[in-house]
Amino acid sequence: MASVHSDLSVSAAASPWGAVALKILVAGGFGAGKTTLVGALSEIRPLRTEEQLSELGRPLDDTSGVEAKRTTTVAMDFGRIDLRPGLALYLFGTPGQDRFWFVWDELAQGALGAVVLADTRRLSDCFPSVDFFEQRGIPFVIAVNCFEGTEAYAPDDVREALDLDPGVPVLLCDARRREDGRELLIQLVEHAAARR
Ligand SMILES: Nc1nc2c(ncn2[C@@H]2O[C@H](COP(=O)(O)OP(=O)(O)OP(=O)(O)O)[C@@H](O)[C@H]2O)c(=O)[nH]1
Ligand SMILES: [Mg+2]
Repeated sequence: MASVHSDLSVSAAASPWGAVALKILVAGGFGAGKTTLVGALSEIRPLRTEEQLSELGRPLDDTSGVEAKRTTTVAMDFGRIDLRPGLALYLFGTPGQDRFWFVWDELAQGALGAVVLADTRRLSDCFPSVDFFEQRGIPFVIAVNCFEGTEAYAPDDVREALDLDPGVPVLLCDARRREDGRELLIQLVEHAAARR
């Protein structure tokens, strides 16, 4: 991945001591697996901002399809991967619920690209993420998080349902698996490099 870095330097935040950080967002609808993916990929203990879902929030928090969910991200997730000395990936997981939209613009500043997680039980929940990145010209890949017991869909079906541009990669994944996450990041960096 390091070889692609020279093409992507515009998105890199260089520190005064020469270290470079590439910023990648992990987005998608409520409960799609964003916190899980950042945690699976991060080489440091990820920063999380989880709060309990409560009875009071029930009218706002649509847990249909993810009834077992007990907590939700209220600000962001943060993880880090060191690619080599002086070059790191910073991963920022977005909050999934509409009422935290105000955080997104801040998180998206200077991002190289985004992984948009999709849950096929609630596919329309990732429309706002897709719109967000399309409108800002930020490259993204779609990662269909394959929860057990859900119907399997081919990537092309998901592409059609989301009305994506032909070049946008669509991959199937298990957000808990680091290997899957790495493949997503590689596809994202290659996609971002191709778009430049
Ligand atoms: N079976 C299965 N469960 C998963 C997978 N990914 C996430 N989960 C579970 O799904 C639930 C939701 O995952 P989170 O990672 O919290 O989802 P999120 O997108 O960060 O949720 P919000 O921040 O509330 O929007 C958790 O209980 C995870 O353990 C997966 O690939 N397979
Ligand atoms: Mg979360």
